Amino acid sequence: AWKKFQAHGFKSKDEFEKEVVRHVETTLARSMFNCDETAAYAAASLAFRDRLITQWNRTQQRQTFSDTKRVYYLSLEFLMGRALDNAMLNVGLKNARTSSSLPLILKLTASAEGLSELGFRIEDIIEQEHDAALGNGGLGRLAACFLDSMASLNIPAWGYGLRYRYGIFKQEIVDGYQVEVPDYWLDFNPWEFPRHDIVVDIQFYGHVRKYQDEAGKQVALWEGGEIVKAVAYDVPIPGFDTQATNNLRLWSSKAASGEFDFQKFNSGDYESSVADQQRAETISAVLYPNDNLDRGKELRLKQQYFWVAASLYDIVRRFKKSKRAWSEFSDQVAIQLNDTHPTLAIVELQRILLDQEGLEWDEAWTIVSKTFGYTNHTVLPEALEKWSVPLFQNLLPRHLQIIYEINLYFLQLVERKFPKERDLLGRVSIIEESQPKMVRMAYLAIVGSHKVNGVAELHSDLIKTTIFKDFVKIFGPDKFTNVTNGITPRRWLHQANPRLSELIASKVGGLGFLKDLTLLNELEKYADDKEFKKEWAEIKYANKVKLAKHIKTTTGVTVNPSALFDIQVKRIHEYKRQQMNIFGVIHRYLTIKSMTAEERKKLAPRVSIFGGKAAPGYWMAKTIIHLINNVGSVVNKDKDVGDLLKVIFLEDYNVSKAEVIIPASDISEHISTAGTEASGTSNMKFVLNGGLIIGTCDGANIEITREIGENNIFLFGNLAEDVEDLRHAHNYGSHAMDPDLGKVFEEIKKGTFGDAGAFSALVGAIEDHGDYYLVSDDFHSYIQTQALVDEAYKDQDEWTSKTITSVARMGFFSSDRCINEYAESIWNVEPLVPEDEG
Ligand code: 26Y
Repeated sequence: AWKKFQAHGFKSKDEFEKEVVRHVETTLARSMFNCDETAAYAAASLAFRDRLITQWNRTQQRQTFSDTKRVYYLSLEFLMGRALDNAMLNVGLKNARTSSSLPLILKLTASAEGLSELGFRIEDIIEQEHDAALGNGGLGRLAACFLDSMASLNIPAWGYGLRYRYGIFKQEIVDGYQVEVPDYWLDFNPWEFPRHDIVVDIQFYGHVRKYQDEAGKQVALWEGGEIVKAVAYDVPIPGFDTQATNNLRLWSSKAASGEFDFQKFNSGDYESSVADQQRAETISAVLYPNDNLDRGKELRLKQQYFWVAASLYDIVRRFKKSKRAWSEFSDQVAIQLNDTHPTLAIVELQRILLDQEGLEWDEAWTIVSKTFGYTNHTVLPEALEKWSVPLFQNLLPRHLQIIYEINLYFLQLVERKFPKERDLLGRVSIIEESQPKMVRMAYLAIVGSHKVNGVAELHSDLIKTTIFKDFVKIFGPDKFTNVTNGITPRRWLHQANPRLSELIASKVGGLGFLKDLTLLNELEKYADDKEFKKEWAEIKYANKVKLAKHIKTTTGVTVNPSALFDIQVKRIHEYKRQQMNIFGVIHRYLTIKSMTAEERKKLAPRVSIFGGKAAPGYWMAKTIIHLINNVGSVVNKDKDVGDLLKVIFLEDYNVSKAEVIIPASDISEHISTAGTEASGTSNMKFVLNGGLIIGTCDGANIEITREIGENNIFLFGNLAEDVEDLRHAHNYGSHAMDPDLGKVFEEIKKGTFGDAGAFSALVGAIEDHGDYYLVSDDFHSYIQTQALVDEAYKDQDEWTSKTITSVARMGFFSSDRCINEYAESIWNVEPLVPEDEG
């Protein structure tokens, strides 16, 4: 199977080498003599890119000829990370190498030229690549895992997104504070193909003119306003162990009149012609850095419409080439909405069918509502998108009319079904009767889709019983379903942790588990195998040494790789409760300080590692980062504490850093207030890499527990079903602080960790303002459970067995399983297997 698999890659090292040299000498116009690592990266990537595009063309041709249904995954975020390593694995050169430490072929070339000193290590070449960071966090990375799985499963699928000039900002820590630096990543990007011939005109503003045509039919015309051009850039997505290569199409904005408006230019208005151009380019300039927080900015709505309109134009054009009847549209096209961000696609398709294709309302609406599926990723009220009606009216007047009409028919249906329930209409109306009125995007998404899904069991249950309860009553329970998230084992096991992947492969009959992750089951019988456990533990240790080196070079702090590595890396958010973690660290510090030398000897040394970005406008999150860093500077230089405790904040957490951090964890923290984290996906990555987790009964933690067994996870804290009552009690009863947490607060107020005033809002939110995230309620349980972790870690042998058993039981969490569920229960699409691979 691996032979066949390599057929679409490079047949030999020589062939690859030739291509690399050719790119160095011609595309890059350099000589092999001064080929540095940057040039080597560039040339190697270009060589792979050439292969990918050949595969891409074949795949697209095959899909077009076979006329099968395609999936379109609409997401404002694709957090892809690096591409070279992935291309090498999926296109098939990497497996031709016998060992991951083999020097790249380039070294041979170089020595042939008499430069035997110049050698490239594959790891160094890979590290030259800038992450493609077109996303904030979980939702964007999920989209990237889905692309990998859809290609690997031969599902005809395209991703559609925006080609931001600036991805998520780069985070620097200066004096303990987060500083944001722009992420300009497009200087050299070999992985995209500009399609200057695929350009779509996108209209904004203007007005609607209604009139009757000759046949007496009411027609609406959207006129005037301004036009911006959308230019397509294609990123090939190679499948693993298949020749299938799907497409990610990213749109970039450009002024309609080309470089700039020559008329204005010639009439002497140079400045304003340049300003027009810049205004157009602003649309795709920057990714909004908010995660789970809606700010209702006009430019963001512009981004959404720009991307949705370009994508739908493309999808409709492709469908029309097939010459089928409109009634067959949803047999050919499935569109998945990654959260509400692309909800305008529902309105845009209705507009196209109505105003451009001349269909009747009902006929059009039937097609629309059979085409879309909507995935919800949050129950947090502040993350639910709403757009002000006046803003909409100005920017997209025709769309607002259509939304009102959709709402009218919907409310009529509700009224017919529930004639006595007057309150219901106001509750479910797509238009919120506030000042100003608001369009509720989630409601629009539900009304316009045939399926709505949550991303983990608890989350899917919660949306049915809380935020979307009325809609379950109206549409019936079958419209709402669960598809538990997953992760791609190619990147998150094989690439991030090659030694572990190879060890596993040696026991489960090769690398087949990367295609069927349930094969990991076979590992369970090695959970007590002495020899196997030794190798397993050695790999974990080596991964920790690697992270310790990274910590040393980036922070200057020396950490002991034998200590327990306790890691929490994710976006900084009050609901994810990094504040509880750092309060726990302070509690540990105070405990150590009060211990005798004898007592200290029994303690397991710990390194508490944090990482994650705060949204630039989220003060509380920034304060949490500040506190973590200040605690670190006090603890890390306290000689009295030494190795027993170190506190590290890792700067600029991103996908490529995650690939180093995750394999090095002993325990990771997934400690959101129960009911707030829809799923979480890093929890899956950590366990798959042989780490245990401490967590709340929230999101996918619950299903992870079910799979791996409750003896292999450290759960604590209040349950989702009790959260509401607890909050109520805080606000209307007396809210007594947990005594241990009280001591932590005293220490902060004393100024032990710098100016107490800097942290008063953080402490006050818990002490005085209702403790919305239940930090005090869960603190005791958290501290006690951390003590259990300490105890368990002392028995290294048992700990290792637990991690092996857990990995063996993680098969369910592959994004391949997840995509198969979407394909069957939502999209109704079949794989299209390349002929010679059947
Ligand atoms: C409205 C807007 C500015 C906005 C932007 C980004 C709203 C939400 C987001 C991002 C949300 C997000 O990343 N959600 C996460 O999705 C993951 C994948 O399903 C889940 O695992 C995770 O629990 C959830 O927080």
